Amino acid sequence: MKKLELHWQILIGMIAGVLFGFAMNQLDWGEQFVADWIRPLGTIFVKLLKLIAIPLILASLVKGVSDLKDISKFRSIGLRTMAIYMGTTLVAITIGLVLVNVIQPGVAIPADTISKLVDTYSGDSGVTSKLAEASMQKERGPLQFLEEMVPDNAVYAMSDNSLMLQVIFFTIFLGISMLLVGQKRAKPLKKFFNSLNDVVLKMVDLIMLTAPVAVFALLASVVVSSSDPDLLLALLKYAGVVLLGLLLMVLFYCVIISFFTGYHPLKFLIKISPAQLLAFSTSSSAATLPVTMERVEEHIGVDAEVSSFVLPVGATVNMDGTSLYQGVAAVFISQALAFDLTFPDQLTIVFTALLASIGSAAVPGAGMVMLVIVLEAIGFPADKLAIGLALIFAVDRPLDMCRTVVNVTGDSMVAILVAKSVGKFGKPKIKNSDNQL
Ligand code: DAS
Repeated sequence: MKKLELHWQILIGMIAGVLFGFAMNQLDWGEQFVADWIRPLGTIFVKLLKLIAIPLILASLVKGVSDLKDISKFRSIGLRTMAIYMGTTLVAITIGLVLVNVIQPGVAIPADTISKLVDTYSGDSGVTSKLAEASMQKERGPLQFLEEMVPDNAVYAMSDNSLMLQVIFFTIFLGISMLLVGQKRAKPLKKFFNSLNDVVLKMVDLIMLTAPVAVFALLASVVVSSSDPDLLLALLKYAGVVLLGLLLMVLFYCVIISFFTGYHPLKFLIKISPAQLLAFSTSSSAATLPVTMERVEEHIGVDAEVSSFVLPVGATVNMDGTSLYQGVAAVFISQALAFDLTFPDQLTIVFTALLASIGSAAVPGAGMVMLVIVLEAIGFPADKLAIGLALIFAVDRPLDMCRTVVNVTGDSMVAILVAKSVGKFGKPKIKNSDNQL
């Protein structure tokens, strides 16, 4: 029997995981069973992907930069990439704000529902920890992110996935220096990184063989719970607005891909679907990055010179799904807690959601932490912040899964766009959409 293509295997694993998770929910011992025997399988898979993320960025980015014929090519790729990233993020936030102001999911939530929420929110640890993380972000000065981007110890930076931007800074610096010393003197190093790149991509293939079982475990352990019917209705409307916005973003990507590169949008979505399904299952662009790179390079045909820069940078600074969500959530919370927003407030949301999505780490739940920055920027009452977060906390994980899919899709789309524009878009090494050993 012909082996099922990878994305179908992953999809089956996801559906089985959701069904199994709901079934376990009906049993007293179900949740503990999932926590003890199923969740570790998913955790191990995500750890394996994170394990190779840094070596892959190191190898592919050094290879990518040092393969360039000259610095001007690097500058051209870098400038195009950042310009398109900013553009797609602004489109995402605008779509989110238009939808949430038109549909108004937060208006007319009964006052007693909100007061019940105030009662139930008794310093819920999840919300408190998000607020604590956000307050640390708040201390940042305007150039803090630049200062934090420069590592003082490259080995230490490679030891912590949350320092991905520092690894990117170091590898770009190394690649440019290799370019400047000349091909002959840099040759041994280039050969090493080229070989490391091939080996790490093979490791991605091997890890992906376990993906169907892993996503089963990941989704079986994602359990959604909510109580109050009025609150549930409002949350469903809010989630619907976010999901509608995310869907419009995917359509937007398809139009851009088709119009500017002539690449068939459906083919694009199918080729990157294993990465999208992993983004959905892991809620982490960083964990998904090795697979995103492998799909874009080997299955779509984007040259490593482009994908090795565009995708690692995109995983950390380009989060269209997150920025759209932050725009919607900020207005939804304001509506629900009767905090009137002026038009300048909405413009402030556009600007701060752009910065907040750049500052959001590529890990689960990061978007919600930075949402506090957006709310504070519009002067949202500090004493209501925790209630606002508690309001959306119950559905944040499923929405995080969906917005991470859009983050990864947007990065892949930009990689194709930039590759096409600099003539670095060729034939894929792997024709069919399955993984090859
Ligand atoms: N989970 C984040 C990511 O990895 C996005 C978010 O938290 O909004 O892209």
